[in-house]
Amino acid sequence: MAGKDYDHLFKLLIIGDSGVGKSSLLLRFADNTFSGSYITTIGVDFKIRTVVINGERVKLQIWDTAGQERFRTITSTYYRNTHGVIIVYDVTNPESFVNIKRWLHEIGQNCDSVCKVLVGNKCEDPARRQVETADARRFSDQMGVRLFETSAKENLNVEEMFNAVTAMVLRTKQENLARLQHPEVVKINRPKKKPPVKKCC
Ligand SMILES: Nc1nc2c(ncn2[C@@H]2O[C@H](COP(=O)(O)OP(=O)(O)OP(=O)(O)O)[C@@H](O)[C@H]2O)c(=O)[nH]1
Ligand SMILES: [Mg+2]
Repeated sequence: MAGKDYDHLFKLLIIGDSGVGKSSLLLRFADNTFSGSYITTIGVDFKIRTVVINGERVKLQIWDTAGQERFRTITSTYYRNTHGVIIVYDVTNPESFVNIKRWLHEIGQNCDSVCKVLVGNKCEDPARRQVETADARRFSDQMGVRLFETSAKENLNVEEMFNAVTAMVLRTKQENLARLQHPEVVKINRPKKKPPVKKCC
C-alpha cells in the first residue's frame, strides 16, 4: 500500500470583498497563472497544493470563497475545520480595506482561534494605490495580524504569503502537540508564583 504523500493536511480559507483578487491569488499560487478577465466566484471553490516547510510536507486544501453576498451560502461550513484564514483587500479600493473589520468579525463569529493574515493585493502599480502601506500596517498591528502586500498579476509576494500562513499553522500545531505531550514543559515556562515574603522579627 502506498504511504501518505504528506505529513500534515491543513485547510486554508480566503475571504474578502468581491473583486479584490482572491481567486487570482489562489490561481497564482496553485497553477502559477493569471487572467485579467474577471469571473466572479459563486459559492466556493478549492484547490490543493503541497508545500515543504522545514522539511515537513504540508498538503494545503485552499478554499476560495465568493465575495459577493448573494453568492455566499452556508458560510459557517466554510469555517469548519479551518486552520488558517487569508483576509484580502485591494490596495486600489479603500472600501475593501474598510470592510476588513467586517470580515474579522465574521471570523470571530465562526472560529475560536485560527491563524490569520491580512493581504493587500494589486500592489504592483503605485499610481493606482489608494491604501497606504503605513495605514494598513498600523491597522494590522492593532489587530495583531501579520500584513502582506501582494500582486497576483505580477507574482509579487504570493508564495511568501502562503508559505508564511502555512508556517504559522504548522507552528501552532506543533506547539499544541508539545503541550499535550509534555505538560511539564509548559509548567516550567509559566511565570513562577512569587515566593512568600519573609518577615523579619
Ligand atoms: N492589477 C491587478 N489586477 C488583479 C490582481 N489580482 C486580481 N486582479 C484582477 O481583479 C479582478 C478580480 O479578480 P478575482 O480574483 O476574480 O477576484 P475575487 O476576489 O475572486 O472576486 P469574487 O470571486 O467576486 O469574490 C480580475 O479582473 C483580476 O484579473 C492583481 O494583483 N493586480
Ligand atoms: Mg473569486
